[in-house]
Amino acid sequence: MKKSLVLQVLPLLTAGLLVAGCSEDEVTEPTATTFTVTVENVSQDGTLATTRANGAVPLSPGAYAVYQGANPMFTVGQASDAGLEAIAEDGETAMTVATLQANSAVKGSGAFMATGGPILPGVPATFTVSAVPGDRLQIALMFVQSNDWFYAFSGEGLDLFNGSTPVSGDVTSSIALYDAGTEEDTAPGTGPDQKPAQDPNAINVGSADDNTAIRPASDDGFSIPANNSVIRVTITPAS
Ligand SMILES: [Ca+2]
Ligand SMILES: [Ca+2]
Ligand SMILES: [Ca+2]
Repeated sequence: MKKSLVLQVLPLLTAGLLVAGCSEDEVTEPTATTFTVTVENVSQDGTLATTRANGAVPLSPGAYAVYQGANPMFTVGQASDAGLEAIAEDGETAMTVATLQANSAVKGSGAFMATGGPILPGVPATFTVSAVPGDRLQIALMFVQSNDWFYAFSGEGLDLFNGSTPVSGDVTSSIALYDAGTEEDTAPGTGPDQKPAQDPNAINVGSADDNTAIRPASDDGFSIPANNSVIRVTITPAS
């Protein structure tokens, strides 16, 4: 009835190896969490006092990045690069996405858009990112009824974890509306140089901004709708 010594010891050895393997993986490589990010346009007819788009605020396709440390897309108080200018003036993401994909400090990046391109009321955009604690998310997309305004997360971007707990739910309160400092402003929905009034194929049209610093969009005599009257961003971690 006695088992051989080998049969008695083998299960213990195997269990020990598995335990050792697991704990080593946990130390060196935290398990990534997949997040689904949903960007919705919640503007309505009459959100702006203009007849263009019936006063709704179309949102352009956007660029996103996952990274640690400083925001890789822009620095408030400094000038925009050409990629951010193209997003803020014309909703064109390709240059920024190429820059992000060449940046070894960026762990994930890409473009997001609704079916058909622009993010319009009732037509959300979704994308997924993979992240570990310490990672941040940044996005940039155009407030289309403007000369050079874009929505992004404020500060250095959105922390995707509180400690080790994935962020979940509506994160719109972390969104800011910025002026890219690349084109002189007219009130939302007015003037000849905003995207809806330009030739659809025209890019980089409009006088240079007097102030070239990226800064919060200013209500310089303008009425600017509250962020949560135009955009809603929701984050859902996979369980
Ligand atoms: Ca401007
Ligand atoms: Ca323009
Ligand atoms: Ca320009």
